[in-house]
Amino acid sequence: MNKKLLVPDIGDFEKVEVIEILVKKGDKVSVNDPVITIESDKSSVEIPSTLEGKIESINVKIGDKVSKDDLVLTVNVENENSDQKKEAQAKENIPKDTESIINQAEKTLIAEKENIDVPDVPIKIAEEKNNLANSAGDIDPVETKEWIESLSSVLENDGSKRAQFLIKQLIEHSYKQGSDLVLSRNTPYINTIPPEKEVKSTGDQNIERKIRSLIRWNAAAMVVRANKKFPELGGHIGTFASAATLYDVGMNHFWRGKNNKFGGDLIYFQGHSAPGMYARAFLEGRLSEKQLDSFRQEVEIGGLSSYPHPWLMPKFWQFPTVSMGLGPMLAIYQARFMKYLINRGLIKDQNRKVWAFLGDGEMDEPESLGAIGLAAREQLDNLIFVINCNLQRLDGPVRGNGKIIQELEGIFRGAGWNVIKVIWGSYWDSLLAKDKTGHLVKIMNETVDGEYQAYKARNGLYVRKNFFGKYPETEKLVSSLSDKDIWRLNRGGHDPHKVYSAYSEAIKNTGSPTVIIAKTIKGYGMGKTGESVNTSHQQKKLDIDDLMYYRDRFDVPLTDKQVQEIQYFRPNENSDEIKYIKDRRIKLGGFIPERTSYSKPIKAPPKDIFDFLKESTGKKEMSTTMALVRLLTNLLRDKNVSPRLVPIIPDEARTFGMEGFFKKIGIYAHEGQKYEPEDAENLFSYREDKKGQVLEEGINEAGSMSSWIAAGTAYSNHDIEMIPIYLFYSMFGFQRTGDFNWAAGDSQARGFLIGATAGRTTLAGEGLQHQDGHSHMLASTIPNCKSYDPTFAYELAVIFREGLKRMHEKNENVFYYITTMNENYPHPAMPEDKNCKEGILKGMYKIKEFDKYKKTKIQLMGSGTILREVMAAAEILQKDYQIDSEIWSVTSFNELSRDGMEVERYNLLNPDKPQRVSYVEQCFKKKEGPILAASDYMRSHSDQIRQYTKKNFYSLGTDGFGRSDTRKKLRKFFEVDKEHIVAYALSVLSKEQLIPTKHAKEAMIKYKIDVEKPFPTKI
Ligand SMILES: Cc1ncc(C[n+]2csc(CCOP(=O)(O)OP(=O)(O)O)c2C)c(N)n1
Ligand SMILES: [Mg+2]
Repeated sequence: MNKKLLVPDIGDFEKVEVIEILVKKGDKVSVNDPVITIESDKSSVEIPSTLEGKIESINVKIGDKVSKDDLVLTVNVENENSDQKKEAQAKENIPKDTESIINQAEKTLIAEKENIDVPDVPIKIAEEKNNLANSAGDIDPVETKEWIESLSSVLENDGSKRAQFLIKQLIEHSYKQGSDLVLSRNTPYINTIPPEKEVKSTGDQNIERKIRSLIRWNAAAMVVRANKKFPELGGHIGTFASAATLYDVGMNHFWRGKNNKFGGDLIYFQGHSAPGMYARAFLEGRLSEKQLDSFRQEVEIGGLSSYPHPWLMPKFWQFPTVSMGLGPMLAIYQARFMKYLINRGLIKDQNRKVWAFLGDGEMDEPESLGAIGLAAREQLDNLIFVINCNLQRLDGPVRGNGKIIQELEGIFRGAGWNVIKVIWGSYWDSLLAKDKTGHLVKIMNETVDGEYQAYKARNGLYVRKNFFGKYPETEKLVSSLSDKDIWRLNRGGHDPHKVYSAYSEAIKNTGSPTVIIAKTIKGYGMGKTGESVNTSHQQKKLDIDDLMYYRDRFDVPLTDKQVQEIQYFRPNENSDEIKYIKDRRIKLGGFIPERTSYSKPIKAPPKDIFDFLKESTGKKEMSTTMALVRLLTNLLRDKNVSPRLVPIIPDEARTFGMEGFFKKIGIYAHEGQKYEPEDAENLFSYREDKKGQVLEEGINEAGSMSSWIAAGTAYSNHDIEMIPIYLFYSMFGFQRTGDFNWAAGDSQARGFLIGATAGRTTLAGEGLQHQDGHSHMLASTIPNCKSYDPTFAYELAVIFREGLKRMHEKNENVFYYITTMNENYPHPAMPEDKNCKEGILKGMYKIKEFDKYKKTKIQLMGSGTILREVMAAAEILQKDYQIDSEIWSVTSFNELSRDGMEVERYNLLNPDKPQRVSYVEQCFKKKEGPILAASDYMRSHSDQIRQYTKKNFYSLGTDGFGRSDTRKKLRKFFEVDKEHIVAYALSVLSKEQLIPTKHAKEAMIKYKIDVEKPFPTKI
């Protein structure tokens, strides 16, 4: 039986043009196969079949305009029954699901009602009786005791869940009765895991302590030796000294390396603790003494980079972290992307984890906390943050007057994280057990970080007096301890047992991310000059006394003479320590950190895949953004490339005409779609899916960049080549996320960044904070970023194809920034000239020549949308002024400039050899006339190539703040419209004494150019 396929609901669009017919009469189609593509003035979208069978007739042709319910084709449905069933099922399913959700919700409500039968009789709350309070703030200790005993009995008889339930009920009841909500964000200032619940380490504590001491020593020695040789090198000892145990426990017991069976855990190391990682690698036999001696001396091959930089140590470091705040966000999105790959079936779920080590000072960066909500929402139980709370940053305490651990606990708990506080070491356990009156915990709660820091900068006696001495109860508690014993009371982050226990709890947690907040001492073990003092951070030298102290403190087996010579220490290969450290890593699958890639290149799509963009669009107008969307739609039809594409959008899909992607490939949502979208019937429906491909990041450019980096480095972190394509308002790109873009370069990320709605005058109405006239300049600062500003669809196609080839077929570590615009205009066919493609990629090619009068000539360069103004100006110059011109389409001033620089450098270094000619110079070598360049970017953008042209060069650009208006008016304001280009061209020619000045003057009058108008940067 024949059935009709009609144009579905396409939202507000009507009479939309058919631009492709993807099937023919007689073809078999299945449900969801695209059959035609339609295109409005803003976007193109494929119409999928809703029928299965043989196509009987096609009722539309290219160029037809269609609206909702128009007939597209007829299909002979072979098995109508099953087809009908499928359709019916599909229809039935949704309401059923919705219904069951409602049912569930109702049931819960009823259940809750039944359970909570709290008498809500209003009561009058008594006056506060603070005057009766004892030193612990308790006005009735007997009553308090009764309540605590009741709760203890519940805990004993019914367990902790019941106890929590009761407490929750009490809090709610008290709130309803008018008492303030009990602030429950924080737990007391003690460890989250009580001693009786701790998991004991299976490791040999004795050997592990020895190993840790050697790592500590060698890390410090490396910094001190480097600075002894070259004091300017710098380095840090205090950070790693505070974090050594946190790393060691992970390395010995938890972090699984990458090998041919397992993808490996991913660890973001705190940048300033890099010396510790090198020192461990030295013991593991991965780095030599010579290499340690080249710490921070990276110019010679083999030097060790100051911080984790994959670009400089591509086989070692995986994640650049030292620009504080990037690590936390990158780690969150890394964990999210791992889940994305798993949910899309692209990698196996091996229960891998992402660990991020962060400083407590670093948590002040807005980025550090900026994405923690997402981590909880996405239930990233593959993510573990470890915040090293040594209470200090660079200048001094992080929260001298408060408590950073409590503050962070509140924030993370509030966001829905599993929080594990590791505050006190094992020596405190018995004291806390004996603290029957609660005074010890009270002091712990009351003491501020400034005091905690000072205690560790002083001595045991000071702690006895100033900490325990606050209450008689606590003074008594430590009366049998010596000052030395008191001094030995350790902090949680330095206690391997506590750390082990926290880590084992963290890896077991499901359904939420975990943060371990560990209290440590900055400069631990560095003695009076470096431990817990405000100057700890920058300590890079240790004098002989300090070194001796350090050796003794950690029992490093070195003689005084060896200490004086600051020798490294590595026990021999057969020693227990070396055997142990290596054995641990073998058991855990391999070394960490280590950067490798076994990803296979993506099979190239057919050569002609973008050829449709190389044809003229005739009179039909479109924007380069639309051309890009069509290009992507085509790529999605390629079975090899399609699954690897990762479109990333910060809430702008509709702006860029990409809403068709929602339904077609789905929006990634780890929980699928729990609701029926309002626009379910629409072709652009907002479809969320666990297997969804689009990363819809919301208004979150930093998060989008983090996703892009995770996807762009999947070739190394997951051994799978992915093609991230992040589309954003070009103004909110490099300017907004510059540091992430730089980190992308460092990470050797591969992929496309698309600065859409680009151009200071092209994005008309949006005004000052939207109109971008400099993103290309920012892009040019990143060495492995290739940037292009194409005008026509074929240029875009050539650049994109080359990007795919270089990055994803040949695995080159570069990335592409391409600007696309939202101005609609016709696109010509790609010129036949065989040099055109090469020119597009190198940065310029001749697109047109006016050569009628053979008297006066000018070379005109234009890029992006302004090339069209240049082309229009050239026509006027020819028609009205008999001036010939050659027009150059400049796809990349940045690439031209890089080539020019390189050639100039070579020539200067090799004055005795045949001199090379830059590509720009080659283009202009035999050309007549001066050059006038115009773009939608600041003049300095095109000025970059001035000296390489070897000609008189003038530039027009959009310097100044943007403002909202029409394109025409903006281009007039910034003086890059065709009229200004004509007038300026005449002026340039008169200055070059090629034509009389009067022509220029007349043109200014003719085009009503106000020569007194201030320079746009001043308006
Ligand atoms: C974005 C950024 N700003 C500033 C710095 C300079 N800086 C390096 S470490 C540091 C202090 C770090 O303190 P914290 O995060 O507490 O780490 P700790 O060394 O105490 O473990 C500062 C200000 C930086 N690396 N990155
Ligand atoms: Mg700190």
